Amino acid sequence: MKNVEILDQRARDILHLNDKGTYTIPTEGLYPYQWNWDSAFAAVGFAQFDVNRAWVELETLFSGQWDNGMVPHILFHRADPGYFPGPDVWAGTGPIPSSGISQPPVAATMARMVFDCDPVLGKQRLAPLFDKMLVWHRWFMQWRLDQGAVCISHPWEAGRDNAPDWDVAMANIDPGDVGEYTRRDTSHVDSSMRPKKYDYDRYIWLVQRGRRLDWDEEAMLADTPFRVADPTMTFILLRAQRDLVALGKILGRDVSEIEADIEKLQAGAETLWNNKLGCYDSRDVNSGQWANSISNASFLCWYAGLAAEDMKSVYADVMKDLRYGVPSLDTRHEQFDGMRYWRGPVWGIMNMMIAMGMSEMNMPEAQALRETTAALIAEHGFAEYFDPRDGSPAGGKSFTWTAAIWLGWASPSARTL
Ligand code: 9WN
Repeated sequence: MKNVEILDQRARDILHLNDKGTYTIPTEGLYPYQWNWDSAFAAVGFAQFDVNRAWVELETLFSGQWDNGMVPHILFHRADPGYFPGPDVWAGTGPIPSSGISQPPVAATMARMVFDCDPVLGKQRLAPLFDKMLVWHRWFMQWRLDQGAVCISHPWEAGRDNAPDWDVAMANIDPGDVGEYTRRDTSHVDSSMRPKKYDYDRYIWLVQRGRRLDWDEEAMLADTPFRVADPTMTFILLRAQRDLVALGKILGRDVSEIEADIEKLQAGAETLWNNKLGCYDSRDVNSGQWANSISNASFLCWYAGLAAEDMKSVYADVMKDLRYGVPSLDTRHEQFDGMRYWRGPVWGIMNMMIAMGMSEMNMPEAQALRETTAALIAEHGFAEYFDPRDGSPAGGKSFTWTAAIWLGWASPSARTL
């Protein structure tokens, strides 16, 4: 591996490059705003050398929280014509111009990791954030649950935009009246690495629907064509609730409500078990159909605190001939596409969360995943995502979350999780 110090410095430089003072953008050009889960990972990266800046990142994210508790997936602090759909298209109703949907709630888990870097400072900064995280998690429990599993209302909400998990629900949408629009993403990145027009028409159609309903959750839920119960959201919220309990106890709070929610989510997680596939899978709520997809989100079961013994052999099968971490879609799946976003590529953040779970379950695979992710980044750079077959870098470059997980986890110099 190249000199670790040089790579550590490069990762810190990337965080500085994308740092807008109180928040961090994922990468210049392609994503010029603050994204929800990207920011939480960025905080863990900053915490390795500037814990105060890590807390600022999370505080800025929660300054965009809506009255109903939702924390938006994008905060448009400063308008930028380089991204579509921007603030005018979304017309979010919160205190800061924003999108109208959320993203996987990794913040409590990442806040706990930041806290552990400096518990004295952490105790000062945690209390107001704890209350905001509690209300956000409550919003998921109120508006996103189906039989205890957490659903998404838009593919962008899961953060796995074009995963095959949503294909059934997406086919239900007729975007005939979506109108003309100009994509910006394909002017920054080759279109072979991005979702197709078929997907984008439906993404924008769903945004138009939410906006028309003034982002009122009750109205949006009625006759929704898109509601998918998904392992990303379910496992990540389950994990986040456990971390929120730990943080609440540090603050001396009553955590009984969160503990009751954990029970519900644990039961909900089991409704994502696709018996025929022998794997955790996404379930289309409207039709009851399975996605039949073994994705990197399926392997967040251990991160969620589930023993998930049956998933160990599924993991071994998926990883059999791969050297660079967990593909977003099983390479044997007919829809597998090694460079197209969430239909094949490896994502560093997912590798980190999967490895955190495996490590907590005392699975030796955790260390191997850490080492292969480190090798991937050392050999191919701090890209947004990578081809699982040969590690080719893809999407945006100088990417915040890849730098952050390098510093917080993958680098041989990182404190082990
Ligand atoms: C839409 C910023 C975000 C990530 C998502 C990733 C991608 C956006 C896009 O980029 O989504 O939210 O325009 O493609 O899929 O996980 O948070 O890095």
